[in-house]
Amino acid sequence: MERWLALLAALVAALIGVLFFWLGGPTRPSTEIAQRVFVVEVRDHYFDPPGLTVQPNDRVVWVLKENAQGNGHTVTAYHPSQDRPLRIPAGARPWNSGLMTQIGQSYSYVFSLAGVYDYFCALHEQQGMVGRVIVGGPASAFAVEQGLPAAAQSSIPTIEELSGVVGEAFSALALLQGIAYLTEQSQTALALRQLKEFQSVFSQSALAEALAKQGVREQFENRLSVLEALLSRGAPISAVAQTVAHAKSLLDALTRL
Ligand SMILES: [Cu+2]
Repeated sequence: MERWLALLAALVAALIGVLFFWLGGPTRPSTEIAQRVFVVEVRDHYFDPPGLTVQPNDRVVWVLKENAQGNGHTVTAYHPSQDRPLRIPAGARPWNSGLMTQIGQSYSYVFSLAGVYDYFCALHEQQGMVGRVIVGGPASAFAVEQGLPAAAQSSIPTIEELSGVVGEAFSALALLQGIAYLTEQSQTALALRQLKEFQSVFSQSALAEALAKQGVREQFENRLSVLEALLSRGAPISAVAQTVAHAKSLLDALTRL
């Protein structure tokens, strides 16, 4: 009898241990907390923004926003495993969302290695539905002659564009979309931190200067402040989304290539 009790006690102890490990799992890594979330909208037939710059460990989420023809879209890395030339860093994990057909459906990828990542929609590559993510600092482009469809090659933002104000505006756009997305996912604290971090670097940025030249810097900063207030008091997603949309529209003049 005592043996059974001892066995039972050991079993319960083991179960509790597993439970603690399991519960402790998701909150564990401190690096994950530093991660920002950028959202690229998947539309008919382009990615918005078509290019952006992030830091290692940042997450990019592609969200399906349009699917008028019903055939869907994919987000697929240029990689030999997809019968395409290698256009992501050697050693980086390739990705393929598979067919996305439901509006609101999303696919996410965490970029860990520095470098240039090009991707395409398997259905509309020929129509130039391609995108580029630069991870880390200055990068060098791929050779132009790599057998991409002409429309695809000409739609990918150049390294120069992404390293300049256009790229900053693209990244800001994706970051703002990320804030709306995080709010939607009830991750308001993360959204707020992402916003504050952006605000702290914005004032010194070339983007701020460019917006000043357009005469909309103050308006843009006001939107960021409103957004901060909304997130701080846990305002509904509709109010957050509206403010994000307004801030995004102020970037329009810079993001039209
Ligand atoms: Cu597509």
